[in-house]
Amino acid sequence: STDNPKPRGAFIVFEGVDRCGKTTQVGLLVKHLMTAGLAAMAMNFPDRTTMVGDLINQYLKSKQELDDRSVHLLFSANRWEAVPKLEETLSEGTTIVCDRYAYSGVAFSSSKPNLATELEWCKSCDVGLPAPDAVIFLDITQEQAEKRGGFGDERYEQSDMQKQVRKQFDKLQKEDEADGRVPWHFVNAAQTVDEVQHDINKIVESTISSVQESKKPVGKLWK
Ligand code: 2DT
Repeated sequence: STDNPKPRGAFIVFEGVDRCGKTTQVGLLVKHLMTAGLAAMAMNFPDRTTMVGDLINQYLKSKQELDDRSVHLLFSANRWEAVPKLEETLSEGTTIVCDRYAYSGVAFSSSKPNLATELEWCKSCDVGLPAPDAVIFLDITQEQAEKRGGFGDERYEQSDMQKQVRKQFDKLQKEDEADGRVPWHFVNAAQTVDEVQHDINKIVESTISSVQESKKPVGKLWK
């Protein structure tokens, strides 16, 4: 009936540094939710399958040089172009589990010397995007992450950059905490895959029930 529309899906974002296990855990979580009979879908940013994503891919593979601000705006555009699909999916009652989002956008760009003092500028183009219902930060030290195997050869896959990125993530978490709308959950990603998955499942199950109970619409990021 119209009094009881289907509850919307939850929007769950995973963030963390390279080799923290994000991609593995996103896959496991989607499987877990579907096994439990809940509609769920994985998304990831950058989405390299679009025209904008192809430019980003060329940049990350160092086939193309781009100005720091230009590429920052491309990463943001790559999120904005996904908004219709994202909103439609949530409204159909499907939970979205997303591998990186605007937090990666700001953390990586503001780790570059040119943009080190431009945190607000970096955030500005993502203001108003759909806000996550929860951010799951897979927490691991740089030393632990690097023990998992060497970096690949894409841009940004270097120790110093990753350490700075981690600091920027911490800043963004503190700002969200002060604002009080988007909760961050730190999960110890140095545990076994099963232990990490167990912690994540608990967080996500409680996020989904609170989204369903509160009947709150999707929020707007940093607005
Ligand atoms: P993957 O390794 O997850 O494909 O990411 N990045 C990502 C940015 O610099 N800005 C963004 O907005 C996003 C979403 C993080 C590829 C690299 O792109 C970085 C690592």
